[in-house]
Order: sequence, then C-alpha cells, then structure tokens
Amino acid sequence: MSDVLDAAPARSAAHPEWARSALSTMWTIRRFEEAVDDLFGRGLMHGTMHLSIGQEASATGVCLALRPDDLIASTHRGHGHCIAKGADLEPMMAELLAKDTGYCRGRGGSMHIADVARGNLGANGIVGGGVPIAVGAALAQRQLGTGRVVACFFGDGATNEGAFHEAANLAAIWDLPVVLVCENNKYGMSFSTERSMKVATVAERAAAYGMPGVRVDGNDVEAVHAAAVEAVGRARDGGGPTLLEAVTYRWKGHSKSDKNLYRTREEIEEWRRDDPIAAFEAEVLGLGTLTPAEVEGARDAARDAVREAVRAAMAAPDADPQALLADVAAAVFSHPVGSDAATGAAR
Ligand SMILES: Cc1ncc(C[n+]2csc(CCOP(=O)(O)OP(=O)(O)O)c2C)c(N)n1
Repeated sequence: MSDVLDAAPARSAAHPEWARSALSTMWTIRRFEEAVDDLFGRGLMHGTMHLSIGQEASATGVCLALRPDDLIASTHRGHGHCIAKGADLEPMMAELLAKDTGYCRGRGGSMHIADVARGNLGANGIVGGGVPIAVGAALAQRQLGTGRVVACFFGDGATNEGAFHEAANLAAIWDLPVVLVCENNKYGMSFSTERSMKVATVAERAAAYGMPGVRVDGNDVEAVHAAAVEAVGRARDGGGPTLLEAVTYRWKGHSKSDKNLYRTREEIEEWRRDDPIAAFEAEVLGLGTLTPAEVEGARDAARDAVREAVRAAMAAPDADPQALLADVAAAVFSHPVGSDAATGAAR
C-alpha cells in the first residue's frame, strides 16, 4: 500500500492513485483465483478451495480503508482478503501448492493462510470462527492503546452462527474497534438467505446489538470503500463496531464439489454481467482518471505477478511430511515418552 493511502481517507474513482490501487488489487485477486482454479483443474493442487471470483470489490474496498498496521480476520473464502491486505503472492501460491515456502510451510493450504506481519490474523475453516477472534483482537488493541482497528470478514451464513451473536454482542457492549464485514453472496453452500433468514437483510440484525448496520452494493468498490472508511473511522475514534453488509455474488460454486444445482444459469449470468472489475474500469475510463493504457497495464501487471508466483511456487521444495508435527504443541504432550515429539517417529 502506498504512503498516500496510509491515512485511509475516503477516495473515489476520480482519484488516480486510489483508482490505480483499487484496480490493481481487484485484478490481482481475479488472476490469482483463476490461476488456482486452473492448477486445481489440472490436478496440481489438492484438497478443496473456495473461490471469491466476482466478490473482489468488497475485500478491496474494505482493505483500502485500513491502515497497514490494522488487522483483519478472514474466512474459508479468503484469498481476496489476504491479497487486499498486502500478502505476497509467492508464499500464498506456495501454501496452496503445499510447498515448504508457503505462508504456513504448506501445512494449512487455502483455508488457513495467515500473514501476521501484514495484519492478517488468518483464514478460518470454521464458519463464523473468525468473528470471536476479531473481537478478541479488537479488545487487545483497545487495552494496549494501539489505535488499530480490526476488520472481520464473514459470509451471510456465518451470521446464523452462535459465535457471531456472542462476539457481536461483546463488541457492542464494550464499544470495540472492530468492523464486522458480511459479504452477503446470497448462499451458505446451497442454502439461500431467503430460506435461512427471516429478516430481509443482514444489516438490520445490527439493531439487535445496538450498533449501526449499513448495506451497500458489494460489487461497487467505491461504495464499499466509502462505507468502510466511515465505519473504520468510527471504530478508531471509540464509537464502537459497525455491521457492514456488502451484497455480492460468487460466480463459481461454493467449493470444488459444487454442481450449482441450487441456482439457475440465468441468475449466474445476471450477476456475471454485474462484474465489479468491468464496472470500475468503465467508470475510471469514463471519468478519464486512468487512460486505456493504464487500465491495460493494471491487467497485465496482475497477470505477470500471478504467473511469476506460480512459477516460483512450482519450483519450490514440497512441504516435508516428516516435519508435520513440528510446532504442534499437542504433539509434544500426546506422544509417549521415548518418541520423537517433533516428527512423531519412535526413537
Ligand atoms: C461451524 C461450521 N459449520 C458448517 C461448516 C460447513 N460449511 C463450510 S462453508 C459453509 C457455508 C458458509 O456460508 P457463508 O458464511 O455464507 O460463506 P460463503 O461460503 O458464502 O462465503 C458451511 C456451512 C463449517 N465449515 N463450519
């Protein structure tokens, strides 16, 4: 992130530096996820993964409202959050490819990327699991007087979890510096919000906690950014949490096993036409903030950076299965006397 964005004032498509940064972040997320989709399809990446293609504007708009030393908590669909918070593409890609050079030495994969140096407290495979972590981190920032704010990403489905309720309530009664960012992509796996919630919006749930609830077009990076700047400012100034609902859509299935049987082709096509990146490009070109060559340059730079990350990660050494239990405290206590706690191998 550049110096000019450190204070995180509300910027718009009319501001060239901001526009360049927003476009480059969104393209990097898009190209990164297209690349991992391709690697998975070719059998080079294993397990499963949750792609956020189509949702790039919410991660980007929120993270551009943060200071570099602010914190985020992410989700199982977290590649965009990591990238928007400044993650290096190479260790990210290496982590997904189970390489020793990955963020977690290849042990965590897509759903467990953490980058504490950049303020990313981690993705989380437990739906709603990041919310108590973010609220606890916000309490720590307040106690320590750091002035930092925590942005916590989660999906619409997570707001039906008990963990969300408990953490949101604590954040509210203690006026903690946290912004609760719900990326409402209309589905929790195959379960639509129309069936999983009695209320029409996630934002109106904020009233139950006594905090502001704001609903924005999550595919409009400027709208997300403006709402996030206000919420982050309020949190930093001691005004407590905000529930920010960004309405968006994931183009791809929930995970790699999704056959998309719960939604129509027409619905997917309609949302694909509401492409957050294409809309932003049209706006900056229309305003004349960026030239066609600069827009093209942002696309090419994202493609090249992702290609280089793939090349370097593919060439890196695989994670060592023998070292799997290193750094695992439970392993130290669970292995019998005489065994090697680091590797689990009998001595
Ligand atoms: C506590 C918990 N319950 C269920 C699951 C299985 N699960 C994984 S993702 C998911 C859907 C989450 O939906 P949402 O919070 O809306 O996020 P999205 O996938 O739409 O980004 C579910 C139910 C889980 N990982 N953790």
